[in-house]
Amino acid sequence: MIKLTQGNIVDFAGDAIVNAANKSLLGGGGVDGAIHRAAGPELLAECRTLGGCPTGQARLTRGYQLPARYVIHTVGPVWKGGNHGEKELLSSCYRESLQLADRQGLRSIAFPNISTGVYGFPKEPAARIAIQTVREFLEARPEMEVSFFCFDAENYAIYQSLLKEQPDPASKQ
Ligand code: AR6
Repeated sequence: MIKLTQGNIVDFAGDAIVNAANKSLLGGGGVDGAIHRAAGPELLAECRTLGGCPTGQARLTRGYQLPARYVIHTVGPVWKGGNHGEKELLSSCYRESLQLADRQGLRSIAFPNISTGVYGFPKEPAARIAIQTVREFLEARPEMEVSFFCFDAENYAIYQSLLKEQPDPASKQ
């Protein structure tokens, strides 16, 4: 099941929230900063033990002071015009995060709009990739609940309109 919410992802009280992190996993601005502030310093301490994360992959930590039990840290691509593997890497962030959640037996997971802030990925193509990747994953794992947490009104409006479109089973990108 896919849900759409406008708001701050730190308020999500399910199994896991996904962090749009950078390769160091040592914090930053945007949603990353908000998650570290809300989780408290133990989150950074656990992140220091992980040794970073390559773009397109994901790592798991506990949630500490957050309502969510776990944080899945994924590293989105920096937008460089679209011909540097950005689309595949963004899709990989969603897929790897979902696979990690599934391996841990987590069922409810919330995503921010990865790469669409500081990393500059255009919002509508990013939303299409996110929705398509999640829909493909849910075909095999229909019991999982995936929430898209949109912080800005523009992303929220894009997701609202794209989620009304029926998935096209023939389009696998
Ligand atoms: N809850 C949900 N979404 C949020 C929140 C929040 N509290 N705050 C911002 N957003 P960004 P990126 C949205 O820049 O583009 C960090 O410094 C925001 O509106 O957080 O993947 C990292 O350390 C936007 O739509 O992440 C990296 O260095 C989306 O989150 C770098 O930014 C992503 O914006 C990653 O850049």
